[in-house]
Amino acid sequence: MDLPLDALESRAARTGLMGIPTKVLAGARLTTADCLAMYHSDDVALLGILANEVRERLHGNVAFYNVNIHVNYTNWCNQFCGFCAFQRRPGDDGAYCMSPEQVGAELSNANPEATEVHMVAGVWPALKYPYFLEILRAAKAARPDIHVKAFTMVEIDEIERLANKPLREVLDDLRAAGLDSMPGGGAEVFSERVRQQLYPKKMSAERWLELARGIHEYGFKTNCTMLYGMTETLEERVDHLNRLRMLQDDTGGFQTYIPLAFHPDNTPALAHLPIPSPLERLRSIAIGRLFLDNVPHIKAYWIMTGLAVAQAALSMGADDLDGTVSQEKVYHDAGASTPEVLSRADIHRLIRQAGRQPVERNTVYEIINTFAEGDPVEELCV
Ligand code: V47
Repeated sequence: MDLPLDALESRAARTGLMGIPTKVLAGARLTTADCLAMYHSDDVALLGILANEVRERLHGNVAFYNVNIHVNYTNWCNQFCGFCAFQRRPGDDGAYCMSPEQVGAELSNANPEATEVHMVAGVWPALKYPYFLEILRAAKAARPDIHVKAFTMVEIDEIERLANKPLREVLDDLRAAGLDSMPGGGAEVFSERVRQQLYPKKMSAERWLELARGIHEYGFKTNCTMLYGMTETLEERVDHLNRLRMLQDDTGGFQTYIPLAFHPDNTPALAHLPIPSPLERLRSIAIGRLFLDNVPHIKAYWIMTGLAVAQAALSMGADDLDGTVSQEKVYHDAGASTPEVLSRADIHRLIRQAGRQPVERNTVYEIINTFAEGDPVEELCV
């Protein structure tokens, strides 16, 4: 669709977004000042229109999803982050750590159509280096064809420490044991001020970025995230996105950006905070699409956005809904009221109602199935 630039710019002039429509329609890069203006503006609808333009330029009418499962292999954690409701110490109520056999069994019993397992957890030093190789081997033994997307930078940092050898050798071992790619978690927000307040034991922003760089240079794809809605300022959000964009300029290793809205329930330090509003969740998706011009995909992770926001996000910058998921624990422990699993039919319905075409992808965005309207496969899927 040809958007009327004059009308967009005169609206932008009234809502603090002057010059941004011109840059977006010309495919020019937005500055950090533009990004801050987008966070300050009340005109989320205009951000959505512009983000949709970029999203359709890149991906047309397609909305991606995959069929995946989650395995949170342990909730033991020694990081004690103030925002996390998932963490436990061994012996606490609800604390658990899965053996490699249990990880294998979880995969054997999981949806046979799943093409990806998303495997992340807390970190606890009693878990020695071989454990991490064994859970990867167990996953692959149970499901040889499944793509194993596992370990945030926080876990990789711990695994490297336990292995006590250079990152490249650790990555060699993990790859040989079955690791295929890595998710985007653990970055939280790259502000030293917020880190000191809420997650002082967790690695610094510099370390997260250094590890992501090394992992991309080694050849693994990863995703990237920002956890927002805690105590960070808007300037700190802009700085976070800018650091991701700079790294991506160098490595090209991020596949998708996932803004993660903070869920406060049961968290040690922030249970009093409100969940970011639906409008803020849509703003975060739109800004991600507009500012991260070098990241191919923007994911509306329905578990955390909620289903209605995920649907709307497909017309405000997002091109991906993540997957069918099952057994998600990190957000549900923090009060997420979304279902723990969606069927393929549920996802197709969400996408169709949003006026988009469902396309099943694998983890690295190769197309597995394209569904035409009324396709018998679609009618049959449950
Ligand atoms: O690292 C933890 C965040 C992340 C809370 O790469 C919280 O495809 C909100 O990274 N409220 C884990 N957020 C989830 C994650 C992820 C999810 C889906 C897909 C992908 C991907 C990655 O969740 C953590 C942390 O940043 N988190 N607690 C909370 N209370």
